[in-house]
This record gives sequence, C-alpha cells and structure tokens, in this order.
Amino acid sequence: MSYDTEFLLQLYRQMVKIRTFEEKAQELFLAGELPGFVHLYIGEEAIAVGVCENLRQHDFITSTHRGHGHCIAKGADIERMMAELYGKRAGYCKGKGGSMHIADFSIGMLGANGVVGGGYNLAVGAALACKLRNEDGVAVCFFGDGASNRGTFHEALNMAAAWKLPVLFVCENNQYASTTPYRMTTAVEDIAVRAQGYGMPARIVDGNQVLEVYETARELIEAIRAGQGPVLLECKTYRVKGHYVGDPELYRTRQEVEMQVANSDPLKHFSQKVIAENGLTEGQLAAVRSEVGAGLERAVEKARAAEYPGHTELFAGLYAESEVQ
Ligand SMILES: Cc1ncc(C[n+]2csc(CCOP(=O)(O)OP(=O)(O)O)c2C)c(N)n1
Ligand SMILES: [Mg+2]
Repeated sequence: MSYDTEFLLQLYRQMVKIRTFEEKAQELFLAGELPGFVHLYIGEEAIAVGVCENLRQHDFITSTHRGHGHCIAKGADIERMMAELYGKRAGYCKGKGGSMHIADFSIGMLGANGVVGGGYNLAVGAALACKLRNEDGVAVCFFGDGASNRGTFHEALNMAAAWKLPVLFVCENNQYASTTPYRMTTAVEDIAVRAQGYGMPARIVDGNQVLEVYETARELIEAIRAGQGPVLLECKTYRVKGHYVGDPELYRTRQEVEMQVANSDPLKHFSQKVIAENGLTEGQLAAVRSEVGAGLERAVEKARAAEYPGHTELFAGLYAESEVQ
C-alpha cells in the first residue's frame, strides 16, 4: 500500500505523543510529583495508534490499567490527562481518578480500567448499543495477554460472537502479566487460537510495526462495520518497562529487555522504514518531535499550576444524577 507523507507523519506524531507522554510521566513519578500508580505503554505505541487511526470519533474503545496510549490514540487531550495524573481539578476525573480511570465519552473513550479484564463487557455493551440503534459504530476492546485468562474473556467473546456484535478484541500480547512471564500462566502459543472456540475469526500481527497493525485493523474494522461480527486481533509486542513505575523487575534480566528494545522498538523501526522507503527526512521527523515535546511541556506547566479539588467538592461527581422521579 502507498501512503502520503501527511498520513505517515500523523502515525509518527501519535506514536511520539504517547512515547513522550510516558517518558515524562515516568520522570515526574520518580521525582515524587505524581500520586498513585502509573503503568507505562512504552514499546506498545504501534498497537493503539495502528488500530485507532481507523476509528471515527464516535466509535468506542475500552482500555486497561496501561491506558495512556489508548487515550492519546483515540484523541484525548493531553492537558486534561496530565492534570488528572497530578490529581488536579482540571483533569479528566476532576483529579479524583488518576491514571487508571481516565475516560472521555465525547470521543468514545469508555475508560482506562483498574480491573484486569474489566473492559470486555463494556465493549460488548457498547457494540450492542450500536446494533440496537442501527448505527454502524464499532467497539474496540484493548486487553492484555494476562487478561485473556480471566473468566470475563469467555463471557464477552461468546456473547459477541453469538449475537454478531461489532467488536474488535485487540490482545496486546506483551509477554508479561505483572511479574509472570507468558509461559508460566498460559499453555497456548498464541491467544488467537482461543477465538476458534467461539466461532470467531482471529489474526496475528507484529504489534511493533504500526503499518502492519494499521492495515490489518483497517480490513477487520471495515468487515465488522459491515455487520460480519466480531474478530480477535492478537498483536505481538513486548513490555519494555516494569509493570509499574518503580517495579524492581527481579523476574527478568536487563539483557532480555535490551535485546528486545534493540530489535523491535516501534518508533525506531518506523523512522528507519519511512526514511528508507517513503522519502521522509530526519528533519521532518525531528520537527514532529519538537512540536509534540513543546505541547507536552505546556501540559506539565499547566498541570503543575492548576488547583487541587477543594474539600467541599469531596462528594461531587461520585454518583450519576438519577433519572427516576
Ligand atoms: C481482577 C484483577 N486481578 C488482578 C489485578 C492485579 N493486576 C493488575 S495488572 C495485572 C497483570 C495484567 O497483565 P496483562 O493483562 O498481560 O496486561 P499488561 O500489564 O501486560 O499490559 C494484574 C494481575 C487487577 N488489577 N484486577
Ligand atoms: Mg501482558
């Protein structure tokens, strides 16, 4: 497939936005500026970007505890995200949720989720709503390899397949679930084989190559939008950072991590490819990096200067307004 320069720069911009946001979140967390817990999406950028570039504003996504990349790829505002990480009132959850609860319903982002495997049924529900309303929207459910061992995986895939709901289940197989390597908890080589048990088609892609993810997701999302039912897409990748910022990572060697980064970093791979094959220049890529970097610095400055929610707001926003009179 041939791509125009603007599109390739857009993919790069989105991946760099995620990488830069995550590197900054790591730095700020280690400096003691951010409360709570932070799980980084570094090394997995090509998956969220390759999938979400095929979505419309009102398509839905559900996310995980490692959710910053999904939010950014779906079009969330990094200033409100950063303010949320700081616990400030200007944040997506008015500072009360933090990293694992960021949601933006205006762009179909149904929320990061502290419950592993908590996104499946939200995605199936959103897809059912699309179908009942006769809309051609789709729901994408991002989940981890570890999360595929939860019971909710079975419930959701079975119902989505039986009712032919418009869901794309995207497994981010990053080889680890917390401190456990894939092989310690999972007997099958590929999560994709599990789809067969639900009568659902599945595909496997190299999740470190954004164009491969993009092209496959594009084909699958078109078919799902046309009413052909759900599909499971397994993206093979690697969790470059610890499970959370501060993880001592006693369960793997530095050599393993360094080898993976050297061989499969999605940003490095993409830059080399577009310079060699598509005529982009290092100057164009550097301009994207500096534009993104400046935007992120502004987000951090604003978040630092923003107000914390006041004690009088402690109970505000905890419950939805009742529609029952
Ligand atoms: C229901 C539930 N069980 C356990 C946990 C603790 N926990 C948080 S993340 C995680 C591992 C998830 O692994 P995976 O699904 O592969 O996602 P990854 O962290 O690799 O992105 C676990 C066990 C949790 N948050 N929720
Ligand atoms: Mg994992």
